Amino acid sequence: MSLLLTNAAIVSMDQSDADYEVQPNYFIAIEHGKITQIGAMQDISSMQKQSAENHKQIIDCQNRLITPGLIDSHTHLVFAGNRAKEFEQRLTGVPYETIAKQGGGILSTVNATRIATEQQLVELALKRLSALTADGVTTIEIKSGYGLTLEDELKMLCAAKQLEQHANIKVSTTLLAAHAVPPEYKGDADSYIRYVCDEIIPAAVDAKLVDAVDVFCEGIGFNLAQTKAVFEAALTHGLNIKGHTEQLSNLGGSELAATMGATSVDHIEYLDEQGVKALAKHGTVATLLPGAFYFLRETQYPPIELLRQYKVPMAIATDFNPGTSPIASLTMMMNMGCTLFRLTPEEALRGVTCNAATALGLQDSRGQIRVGYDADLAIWNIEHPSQLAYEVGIPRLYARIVGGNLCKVLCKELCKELSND
Ligand code: DI6
Ligand code: FE
Repeated sequence: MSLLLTNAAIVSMDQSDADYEVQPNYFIAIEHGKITQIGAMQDISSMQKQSAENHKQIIDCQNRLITPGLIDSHTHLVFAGNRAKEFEQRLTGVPYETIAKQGGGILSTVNATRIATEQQLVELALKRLSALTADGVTTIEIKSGYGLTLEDELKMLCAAKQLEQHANIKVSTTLLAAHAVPPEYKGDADSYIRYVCDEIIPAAVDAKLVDAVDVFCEGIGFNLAQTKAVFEAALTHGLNIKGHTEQLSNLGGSELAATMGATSVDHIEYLDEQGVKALAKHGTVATLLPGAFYFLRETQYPPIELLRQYKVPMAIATDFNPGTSPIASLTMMMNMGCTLFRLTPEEALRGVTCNAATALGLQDSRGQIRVGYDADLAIWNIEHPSQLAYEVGIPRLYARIVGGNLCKVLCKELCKELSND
């Protein structure tokens, strides 16, 4: 399996502070799902001619922009039901936390998800996924957290993994059994946490269904001691850890997570300077979720200036979920990151490529266009990368490449070109 992209305008994104650059007239050679060579077109004859003839598929990109495939590093894509009624209730002034305390919110999605079959969950998730892939996403993180029993959490993770067989996408799975206290454990969160640590985490590991473990560390979620216990159990099993922290209040969950080696802490509207320093010290990514900020009409802004000052890498994700962010567009999140949080379009692009990869512990293989990295790319019908954050709702994707496979070609022109090959 080999592929050669010619006349590519590469948007180079790396971890350095340098501005993004567009390098026109490049080629990218791909073999066995990896990028094997990148060079200027003028050198293609000497460097590549022989192998160019051997490439099974050649795509002339006609100097379209190529970015790393986008990475949505925080989603709750797998669930059943919807929360439109709750949305209406919130619009009349009932707060999200009040709805949760009354047994609605997350627990209403838990009820719907428990009665759904794995196959139904896959079908529901595929619809949502098609919107994300049309937006250039090639890797998605998907959390459990609406099952809250061993069987239902594993059912959600299995459904998430299955998506890889039905769509051209790479899935990273996160166990979020510590999302809410289920009705069976009402008033006894500590016992539920023991169940999560002693039974659910080991079972998910045995079934090879999980890459990371997450906790909702919050007044309406779990306290610091409970969060720590879950992280310790995850680390014992060699899993990455990450946190829903400082979303509605400041409990110090981000600092705890960073100190324990978390790859990311997410939401962080209420993060303070001490927390930011901890992220910087431990190399933890700050994941911004502007969709939830917008949908909850939050007024507390994440500490963007402090994150910049301490050089904490920032990721942006959809947080796609039925309660606080039912919005399936990662480029819309880039736009919101810029308009709501005042990120630059370049920061927004890093947030859905290299920094998103780091948030998932995948910084050595994804999120950049580099030799040796996975051949996960997005080819765009745009003139400048800032357009990804600027425009909303306009189809701009020309094609995606996932693991070296050309897929989801949206543009008729390209179909024609390929069928002539
Ligand atoms: N914070 C969120 O924004 C999602 N989970 C969480 O801990 C919301 C989940 C939901 O309301 O269903
Ligand atoms: Fe979330």
